[in-house]
Amino acid sequence: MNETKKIIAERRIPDALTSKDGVKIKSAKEFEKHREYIKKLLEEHIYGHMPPAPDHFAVELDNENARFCAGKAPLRTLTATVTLGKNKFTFPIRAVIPKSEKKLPCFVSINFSSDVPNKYLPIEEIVDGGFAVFAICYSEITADNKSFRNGIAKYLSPKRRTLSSPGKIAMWAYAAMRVMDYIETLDCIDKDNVAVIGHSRLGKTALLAAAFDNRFKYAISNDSGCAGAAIKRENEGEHIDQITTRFPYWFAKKYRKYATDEYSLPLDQNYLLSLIAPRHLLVGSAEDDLWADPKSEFISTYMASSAWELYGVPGLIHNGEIPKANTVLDKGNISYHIRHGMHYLSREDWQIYMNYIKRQMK
Ligand code: GTR
Repeated sequence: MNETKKIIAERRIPDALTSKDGVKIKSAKEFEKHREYIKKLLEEHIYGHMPPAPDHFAVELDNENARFCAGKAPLRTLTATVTLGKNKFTFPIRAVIPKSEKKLPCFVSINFSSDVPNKYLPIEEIVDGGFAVFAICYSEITADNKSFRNGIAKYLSPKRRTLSSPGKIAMWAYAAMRVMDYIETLDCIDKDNVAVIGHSRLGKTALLAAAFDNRFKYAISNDSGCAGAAIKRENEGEHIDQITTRFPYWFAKKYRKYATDEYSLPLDQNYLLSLIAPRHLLVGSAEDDLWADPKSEFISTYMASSAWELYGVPGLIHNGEIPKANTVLDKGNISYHIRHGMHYLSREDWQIYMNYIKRQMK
């Protein structure tokens, strides 16, 4: 038995391809139905219910900086308006679209900062790589705190939150999905090559957005850790207890119930990843980011692969060993890499993600 299989057996990680009644899912057709069951589990136990699509959605241009990136890629500041019943909520989108004759692949980038560029968003490199970027800043959607009365939370959360009302991660993911609504209206973008990307808590967000919205062809989770790509059962890093003590409002209230017994949670993070199949999943880890637990991030990509195989495409291509720093496993529809260094979304990570997408487009 290889090292990875041994860990999976020891940690008793549940298989995402097992139905509610304990029957093994054997085909893509069966998995298409099974998806709904996995989504329900994720909503009920971890992230809360994904809010319904808006009744109306519109985007307006506020201003344009034509000199941005030496004039090769104007920066447009836009205001998006989400209408839900009688309520309206607005948030900014910053779009950087390189001048090009061809339709462009793009990133929906979920950011900690409203600045473009920012330390995690090396915009000129991305533009030079041939990509457009649609950036949103998470705190402009709803603040990263326990109040459900600010930003879009005011409309997406009932006054008295129930056990499975959406947490903040679901709301940030919802906004990324709205950006996709906008992208669908743009002729200059190649809609078959849209990636959603985030780092850390926003890596968790990017995974959830892509799991619930298959218009995202690529889901990119950088150092997303607990409640992101990392398997929780016997995780060596952050646990449900720690994350729900510090950040209870990221999740459905129910998630906290598993803090002292992670084994009673009827799923693990490989379930979330499996929903990306048969599209492209890119998971990045950093050697020194033990809080995010690279080993557990790798194991979930390994386990989720079986969903890709149902569609006749390879998930993760690997040799069964736990990868060491400086490894890029990017030959299948799942890409996993681990680089040297700490918790960060670096230019090195971006290059790996961009190269992967460019290869798929050939
Ligand atoms: C940490 C949190 C992690 C990770 C990180 C971040 O404090 O425990 O789960 O999300 O924050 O988002 O920066």
